Amino acid sequence: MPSRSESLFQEAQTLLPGGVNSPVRAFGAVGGVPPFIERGQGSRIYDADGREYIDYVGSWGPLILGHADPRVVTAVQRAAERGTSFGAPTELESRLARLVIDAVASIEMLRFVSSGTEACMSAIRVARAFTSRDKIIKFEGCYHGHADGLLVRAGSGGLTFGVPDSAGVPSGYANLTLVARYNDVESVRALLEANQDEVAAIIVEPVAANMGVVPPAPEFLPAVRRLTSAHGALLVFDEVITGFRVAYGGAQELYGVKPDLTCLGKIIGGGLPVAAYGGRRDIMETVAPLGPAYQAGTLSGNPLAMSAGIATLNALAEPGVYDRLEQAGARLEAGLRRAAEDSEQSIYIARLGSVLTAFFTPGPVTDFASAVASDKHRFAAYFHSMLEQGIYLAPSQFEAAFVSLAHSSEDIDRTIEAARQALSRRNIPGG
Ligand code: KE4
Repeated sequence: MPSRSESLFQEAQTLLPGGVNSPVRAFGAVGGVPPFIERGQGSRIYDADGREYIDYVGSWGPLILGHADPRVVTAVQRAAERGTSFGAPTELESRLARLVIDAVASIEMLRFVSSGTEACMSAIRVARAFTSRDKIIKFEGCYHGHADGLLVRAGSGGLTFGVPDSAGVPSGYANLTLVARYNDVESVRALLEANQDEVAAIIVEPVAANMGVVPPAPEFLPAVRRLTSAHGALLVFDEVITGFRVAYGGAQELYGVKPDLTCLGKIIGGGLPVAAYGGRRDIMETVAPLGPAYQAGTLSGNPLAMSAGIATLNALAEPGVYDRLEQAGARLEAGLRRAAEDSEQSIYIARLGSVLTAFFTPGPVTDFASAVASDKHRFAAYFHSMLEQGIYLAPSQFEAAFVSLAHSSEDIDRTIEAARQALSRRNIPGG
């Protein structure tokens, strides 16, 4: 008798490509049938067959408060009772903009959009308009959404499926995207010098998380900042994951490096579709209707999404929040490390606050090449054992696990016990 998720997956595959609305959800990298989720509450999600999981995907980052947080649910309910969308200015947009601008020092003005892809695509367009230059530099293994010019040697789904580039991206677009190596300053310098006065911007995840978590080497971000300034290129921080995740002011607060533009998403929508790009006022004044760089969106600044974002950021502004996230992340990391050592599995764990990846490789993992050296088969065996034990991880070695404020110490200790089983030689013989 097929499970309910199996039946639902069967039907979905007749309606949606791969049965999903985003490729990584199809479990292509780990095999098996993805559980169809019916509801979430706190650190838990529940599937169509009534199974309960401790969730470390958190909708890929937005749910830092946990599922169905009452502050968010109430805010969205109240907004919905007043109407779901107007396509006209509302005070809510200024309220959320003010919270973001007060939190992120480099942002003087911003524009809300509905996805991280839109935010990064728009930031690149504005950088090109502001500098009147065409080329951009990105890093191998970093993912900035699926806009044509950015889907080049991307991370996340592009990496998970071993399709570093995508079909349908004209070479004319891809040729304007130069690719450097993460944590390799010389590769950046070489590209800038070989393309003098042609590079509009460098876009980077200040903490890479789409090849798994790869923190920046100490000198990396300051050096890229100096190089972009010296070459008249803009520095764009893609903080769609790290924004309000690694610190209230994002990775730029943590590392003390000020970009010219920042892309945000995920957490600022509290689980509803919100993203943003913003930065120096002189640059953002290039954006229509003020300036010549066009960008628009029917549901940009949607009142329900704004309300969810305001409730979320207000909760994150409470004292002690990031200490709690750090303590929870550290507890999980220490437990996984002990479990790996006890089972003599070679695993390299990278963590920053409440976001971490366990790479199935001795490591260290410092860039794309060392990340893809991970053993995907051992990861898949680990993933399925954890899933069977009620622990829901990202279905790819090249993604991150997210701990939320709703994860209790008991949740984390249970996760570590499950990992002890999942990492045992019975489950993963070689390693
Ligand atoms: P969206 O268009 O998916 O909202 O955001 C694109 C994006 C931009 N920048 C960074 C650093 C991102 O991580 C993302 C999206 N992240 C992936 C997971 N690594 C979303 C999950 C998915 O594609 O289903």
